[in-house]
Amino acid sequence: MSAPTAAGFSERLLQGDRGALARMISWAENGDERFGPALDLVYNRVGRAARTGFTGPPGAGKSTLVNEVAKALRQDQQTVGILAVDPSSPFSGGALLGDRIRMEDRALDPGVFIRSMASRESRGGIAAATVDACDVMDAFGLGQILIETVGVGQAEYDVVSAADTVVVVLCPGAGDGIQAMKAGLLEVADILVVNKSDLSGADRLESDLVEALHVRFGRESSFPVPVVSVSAASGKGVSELLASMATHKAWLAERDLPALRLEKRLQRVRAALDSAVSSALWTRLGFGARARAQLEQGLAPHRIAHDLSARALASISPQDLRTS
Ligand SMILES: Nc1nc2c(ncn2[C@@H]2O[C@H](COP(=O)(O)OP(=O)(O)OP(=O)(O)O)[C@@H](O)[C@H]2O)c(=O)[nH]1
Ligand SMILES: [Mg+2]
Repeated sequence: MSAPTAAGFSERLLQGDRGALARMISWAENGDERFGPALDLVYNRVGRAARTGFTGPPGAGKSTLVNEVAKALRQDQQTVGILAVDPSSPFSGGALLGDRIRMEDRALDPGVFIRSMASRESRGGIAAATVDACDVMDAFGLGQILIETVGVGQAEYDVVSAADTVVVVLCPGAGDGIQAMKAGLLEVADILVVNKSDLSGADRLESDLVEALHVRFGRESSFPVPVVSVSAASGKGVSELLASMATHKAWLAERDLPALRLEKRLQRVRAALDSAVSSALWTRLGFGARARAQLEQGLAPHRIAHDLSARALASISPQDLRTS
């Protein structure tokens, strides 16, 4: 049997073939060279889905909440794609397996597609692979895309930046408000969720967050970030969260969603360019080997990087680049 082609898979994707959807996401994840051409063929179908990122400390209840949100969206006849991203883990570890089990009641529903991603090895990093996977789900025709990632570091922020709306999920105890502020989670939030509202300390966390938001975000131009109290385990407050998600979406639509998305796409081009240029220099042009030799001679890393980049740039003629 011949190897599956980009065109064949794009065609199947547009026909609603879930196998093709899964395969194209794997291509994105593994940096397969067929991914780019396959996405090109369906890219005019990208841009219709609403993308919502869920982030927050480990164990805050993100998966439970995403499952409840997906359930509510399904009741509203919307189709849902779920991406559980774990950038910190090189393999699909126990947590993701747990996610799959927790999300199991959604997994049998044909209106839901669930996928976990854990590879760090993808071209351009996990954030680029996540956006690519969202694009594939979008082209496939899923109306709502929910992305879950643990909010602990830069890679995770990059992942949530794939979304139009970012929901930060906190809970009383381990992931309290102060820690969230330290981790910079409030800055990325369009919506704050206090999950586990059934536990003591939830009211306090909620009022702390309202106060913190008031202090930090006095600007009139920014979205008034709501604090939504939820108990994902029982589904309480989920409809309020959906209403806030819809409000944020409407707010974006009133602003300039295409311009915001363009800005994000521009960043993707830049990230892809960074990665393509640096890997070409590193391997094809031998900069990696040269850097190794210079390190062995005792030169400092920043000095080597500075010299090598100066050398690479000196060899480029601006005239050549400016011609269209
Ligand atoms: N009491 C209570 N427990 C909850 C609630 N929501 C989730 N949990 C519990 O919190 C634990 C963690 O839930 P998960 O949904 O796995 O949390 P997570 O944020 O996805 O965790 P990681 O993906 O591992 O970071 C589980 O034992 C859930 O049953 C809630 O509303 N109330
Ligand atoms: Mg989870």
